[in-house]
Amino acid sequence: MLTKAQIDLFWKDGVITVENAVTPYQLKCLQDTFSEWVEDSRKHKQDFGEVLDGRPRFDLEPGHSSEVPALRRVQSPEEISSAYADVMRNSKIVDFAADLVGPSVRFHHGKVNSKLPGSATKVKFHQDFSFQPMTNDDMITALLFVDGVTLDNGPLEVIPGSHKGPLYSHWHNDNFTGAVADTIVEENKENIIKCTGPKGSVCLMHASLLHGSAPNLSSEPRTLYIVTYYAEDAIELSPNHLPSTLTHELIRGKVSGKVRCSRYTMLIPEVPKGTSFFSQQVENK
Ligand SMILES: O=C(O)CCC(=O)C(=O)O
Repeated sequence: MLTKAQIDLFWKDGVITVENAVTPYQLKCLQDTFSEWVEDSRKHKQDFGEVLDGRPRFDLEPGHSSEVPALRRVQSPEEISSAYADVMRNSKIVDFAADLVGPSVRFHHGKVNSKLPGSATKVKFHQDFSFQPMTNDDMITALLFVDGVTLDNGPLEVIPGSHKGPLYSHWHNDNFTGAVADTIVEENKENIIKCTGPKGSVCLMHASLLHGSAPNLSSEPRTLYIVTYYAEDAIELSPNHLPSTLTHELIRGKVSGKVRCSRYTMLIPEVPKGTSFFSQQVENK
């Protein structure tokens, strides 16, 4: 369970990192499963597999090859791996999400984001909530460090306090780019902090927090398992950008039969046409 100090810090900054969020056994199962997926990716030249809405499950960075694999994203890993489903349902991460936006929480979506050594994968600054409007914004993105995260292997970069608003436009020149304008990042660059920690740590982030990350410049992989939970009494207001057979599952607590609304205004997002938001961020500059 989180302490009051951790909960207060989360609501002040919009982010906290907590160590030992999964057991050593859970962590090893996640690592082994991901290594198998990387090995499998060596056989492929383009994105492969399929998720609920027909898009590919496995997303390869341009430049991927069998010699230097650059598997950058596995969508909805909980659908195909009992190790990932177990962590999503039965780890301390669920307790933390319940402490922050519960007591009752539902699963929204999950993904693995990877930056393998030699790959150029980077994430432009964005706010997750701008991809997924809900009736209320009690939504947590939990980023579990499957590998240790250092200053050199492309750590998550966040702008503390930015979850309090505004919700910035992710539309530029009539394209949903999945990123905020460069000027927003420039204006806030003095405040950016990098979230590092040993493997097994989890970074708990409010879904409205501005964040991004740079390429991995080290020889060590940087794999994150990212799960989004939301308050049980929120309802989606636009199509899910990563629909899963498990979306809406009640992970903790009970059904209230209520819908709760918070006050905000934002532009309606667009579901990616390509495999994931990586293609939106690259193609729609
Ligand atoms: O992989 C990362 O560094 C950030 C991931 C992220 O922001 C996302 O997938 O929405």
